[in-house]
Amino acid sequence: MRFDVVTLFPEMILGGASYGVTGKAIKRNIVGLSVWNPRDYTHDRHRTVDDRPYGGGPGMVMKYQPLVDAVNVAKQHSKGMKNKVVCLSPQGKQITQSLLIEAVQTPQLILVAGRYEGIDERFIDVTCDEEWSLGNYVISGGELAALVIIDAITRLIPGVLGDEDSAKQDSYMEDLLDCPHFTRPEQGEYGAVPETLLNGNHGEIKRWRMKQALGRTAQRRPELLKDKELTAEQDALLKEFLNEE
Ligand code: 4GX
Repeated sequence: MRFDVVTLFPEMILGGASYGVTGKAIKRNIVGLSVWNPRDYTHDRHRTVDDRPYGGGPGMVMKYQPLVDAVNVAKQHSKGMKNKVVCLSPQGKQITQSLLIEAVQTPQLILVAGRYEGIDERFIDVTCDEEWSLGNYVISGGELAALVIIDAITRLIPGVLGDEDSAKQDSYMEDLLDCPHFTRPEQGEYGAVPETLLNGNHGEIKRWRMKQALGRTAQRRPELLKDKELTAEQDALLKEFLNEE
């Protein structure tokens, strides 16, 4: 899979993606990452990428021509792969894990990171296939949203995460909040580690973790349990958890 990001701040994308899981996936050529600066596709002496909004008002709007040219150059580097052009903005569909699981099937994802008040709507209508949002809050540009998406999708590519991390994706824990984690010391001024995690009984540890995941989900994010079918064992563990509170 390859990511192409259209951005006025390409170093922000390359820098942000160069650490940890994404950095390693890029280095191992499991994912490709290229950046395209719309300023490189301007033709005037000031390399103008923005202009004042029709109708007046504060701020500037990104012109569509440099963005269209940058997206087209990104597409030329795809060797005929299927692609999707996604614009990041608060007007978009809110990203979820299931949206990202779908997106990992797209060989080339072209992410358009806007700045200023926004982008000429004709670019979004004509050139973009989808509009995605991180959530209902405003950030200063689409670059951080693009990095979030690149990170979350890269983790889903087979072979990117090690075996320990894949264990997290154990299907029986799906759609639940994570259980608590502990490491050394066993006892200290911050309290003690739950007894169950110390006794080496792996069946009991697995049940304890499931019970914690269910209990925390019920308490903190009850809406996640609304349409989830619990097994008889999960139902019993959740009742146990809630009775102990
Ligand atoms: N999730 N922003 C983009 C400029 C903009 C506005 C409209 C295109 C169309 C955001 C978010 C976000 C602020 C990034 C406005 N570009 N992006 N920017 N929330 O708040 O993705």
